[in-house]
Amino acid sequence: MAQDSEKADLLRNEREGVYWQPFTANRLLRANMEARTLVSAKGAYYTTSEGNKVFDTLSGLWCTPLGHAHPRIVEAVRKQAETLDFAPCFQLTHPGAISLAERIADLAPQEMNHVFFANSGSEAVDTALKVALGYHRIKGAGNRFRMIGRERGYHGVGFGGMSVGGIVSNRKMFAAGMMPGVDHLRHTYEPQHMAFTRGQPTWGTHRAEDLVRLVTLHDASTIAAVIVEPVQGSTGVIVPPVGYLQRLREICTANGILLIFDEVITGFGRMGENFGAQRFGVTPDIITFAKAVTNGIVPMGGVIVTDEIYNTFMTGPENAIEFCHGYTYSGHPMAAAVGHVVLDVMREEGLVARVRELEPVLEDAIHSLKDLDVIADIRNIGLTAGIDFKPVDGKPGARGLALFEAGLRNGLLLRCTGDTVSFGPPFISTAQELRDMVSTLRKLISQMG
Ligand code: PXG
Ligand code: PLP
Repeated sequence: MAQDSEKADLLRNEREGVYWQPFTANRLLRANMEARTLVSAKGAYYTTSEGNKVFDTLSGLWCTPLGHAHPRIVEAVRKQAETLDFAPCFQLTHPGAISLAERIADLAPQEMNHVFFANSGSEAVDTALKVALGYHRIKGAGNRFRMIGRERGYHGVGFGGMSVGGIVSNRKMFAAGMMPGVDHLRHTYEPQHMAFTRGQPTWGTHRAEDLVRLVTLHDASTIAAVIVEPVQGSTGVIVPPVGYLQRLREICTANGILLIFDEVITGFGRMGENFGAQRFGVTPDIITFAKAVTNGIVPMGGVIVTDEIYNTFMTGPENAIEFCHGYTYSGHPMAAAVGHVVLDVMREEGLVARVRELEPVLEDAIHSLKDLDVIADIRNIGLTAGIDFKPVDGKPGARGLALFEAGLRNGLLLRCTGDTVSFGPPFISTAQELRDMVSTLRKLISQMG
């Protein structure tokens, strides 16, 4: 009976598209519902409604490094729901959020000791931009209102994140809603100088000097913050050139500009360190995080700030709200409980060290595809990699789509955007699973011709 009504719902959706899906070609999806419907997940695998078991090559959407249905997470969710399922965090608090903030601060660079919770990367980014504006205003520099983002950057879909973001397709439809005073650094990706680089490219450090140009153009006294992803994830794993992030840090410091690292993807172990900040040896003023903090099981995001920033806000009358910002679900007890288990499991199972062990395995495996004619570039760092395919003449994106569809029927859930495929496998993957992932991919590419 239940199954009958489920089937009727699916048929209705196929006809009418009642569920309007995010970042999706909805009509194409509705025409391929069976293959594209995920019905269960366990460990590093999903099962589709056609019964295919597929390896989760992007850890969901970069968010489930511990894999699915982890028994300890399942138990933590159940227990928390029984104990304290929701608690307002406006003018009240609860132990789970406090202790999770402390644990996150302990993982972050030394002088970053204060955590503000949100529920997604987009909310984290908008929070970070507001922290930057508020910080300067309290300091008497309210004229510092400009934000500097970067071409090809992805900072979520809020009006702030969209404005500092640099992915054209996410911007053009909403151009009328852009925040004022935003400018962009050039991106650092120039394949003619860096194609098939393993790890960080040596070309491109000088692109950080774009910031000097923007400071000269706008004057430092008008600039609040620079926001960059240490590794650009969404646009296909663009790895920072050696010394590039260091140079951004120097320029920001010299000009009183806050540096925000958007670590929604790079945070919580993906780079083989707690944060990209540590991997690249650069301490920003603000870190945004989301995704892996709860293994994607209950949404959570947030912002980590320095003592200097927090202490600046903690001035004024003691009975006044210092930062008029926050979400109903900030510090949600369910998310906090899951966050604790995730950090427990990461520590006990040594998963960040495991990323360091798996990095060369993924690197060797993925670069072994270099001989394939259809491939234009392969890049990697931490437990991430990106492959660009040469587009089919006149049909950009066709190759990516064909590969995605072939993957679903042949054991791989692939994340294809245009003709780029991104990889961010679960930390619990075995070396063999990573090699198998790449050999399946080789087979699919050869079959595609
Ligand atoms: N900042 C960064 C650096 C991100 O990668 C966001 C902010 C926004 O997070 P939310 O939770 O609001 O989606 C992201 C999200 C992909 C992919 O395929 C990447 C993201 C989301 C979905 C897919 O690379 N990044
Ligand atoms: N819209 C309305 C009408 C609301 O009452 C609220 C919160 O109270 C919001 C939006 C914001 O929701 P959230 O706090 O979940 O971001």
